[in-house]
Amino acid sequence: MSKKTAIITGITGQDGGYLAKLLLEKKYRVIGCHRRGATEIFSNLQNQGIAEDIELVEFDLLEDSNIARVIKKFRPDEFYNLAAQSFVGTSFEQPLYTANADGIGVTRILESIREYSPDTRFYQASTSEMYGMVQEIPQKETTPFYPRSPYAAAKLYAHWITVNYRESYNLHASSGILFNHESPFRGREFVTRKTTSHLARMAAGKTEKPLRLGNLNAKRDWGFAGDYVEAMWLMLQQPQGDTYVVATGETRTVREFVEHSAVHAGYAIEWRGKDENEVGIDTKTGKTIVEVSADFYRPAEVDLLIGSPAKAEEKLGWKRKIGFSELCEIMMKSDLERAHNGLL
Ligand code: G4F
Repeated sequence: MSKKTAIITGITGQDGGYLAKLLLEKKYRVIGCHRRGATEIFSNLQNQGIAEDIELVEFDLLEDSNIARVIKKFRPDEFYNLAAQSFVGTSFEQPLYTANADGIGVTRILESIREYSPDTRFYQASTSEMYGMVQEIPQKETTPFYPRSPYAAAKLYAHWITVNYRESYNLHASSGILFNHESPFRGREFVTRKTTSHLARMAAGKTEKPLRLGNLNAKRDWGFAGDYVEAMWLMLQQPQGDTYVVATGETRTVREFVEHSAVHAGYAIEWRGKDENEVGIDTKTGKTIVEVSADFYRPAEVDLLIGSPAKAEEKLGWKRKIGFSELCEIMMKSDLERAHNGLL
């Protein structure tokens, strides 16, 4: 049997690296799409040891003809759309760009698939942010959406256009509603990696400054990215496209993430004060480790996310392997090693 070809957009991101690794292990030909920038950042692929095994092509979600050419050229068996302006905070500052890339960009891809490669199986990276002000606990595939950011609104459009192309043109198009998923390759703008990278720098004596965070009480359902890419692949192996929630079924506060990670850097945190005046003190040294700053509050917040992975477990046979405590430990230890080796 000839090798399957998969296109992955967003190849330089956390999920792009994990998914590419999984597909290469399964003997796929992997085409990695990236957006050209002044500096090329392929460090995730290099760190995963797969940079040489991926064919890289330039790709932009805003360019119709570029997308069409890529799809016409490769006519892939599978297309995973992981590219996006993926930081919720930025979407409040760049709502139009976010809508264009994360929303309309998906229609551009689907149009090209419909026109030039209708047998391609399509995966859309949808998000638990679409639940926003949650209407049901836990959130599942049938839970109504209530987006709370330009990012979530754009992703909601992308989700529905994926469903619409599945139903209208009979495309094998799946939407994976993934809850937060993290790893040592997560970008440092997200709260988990921001926390572990900063605490590691502190523990290694590289900074004296406290970690400045926003809302410590927001609750997220955090899983491990390496587990979640497996679910993406499984969706495209089903007889038909569908929508699936991928989550752990467990919710934790930002505060808990900080506490659990800090332990592995040798800190024991005690919280003092309230709201913007709250600080986290290391009980061993009395040093202020964490400070709350309104700079990191969002105009509208998603207070609680907790997903039900029941459908993914039953229909895809998917099961997460790594839980919350282990995730904190893996991320903290990886950043401590980087900090001690001068890589942070
Ligand atoms: O880590 P976050 O920035 O992730 P967020 O906003 O939940 O979005 C991530 O997960 C989504 C899946 O649900 C993806 F769709 C999305 O692309 C992205 O991957 O923030 C998590 C929580 C928020 O409630 C935020 O307000 O942490 C809170 N937080 C508190 N202090 C902070 C900070 N977030 C960041 N980034 N930085 C802070 O200092």
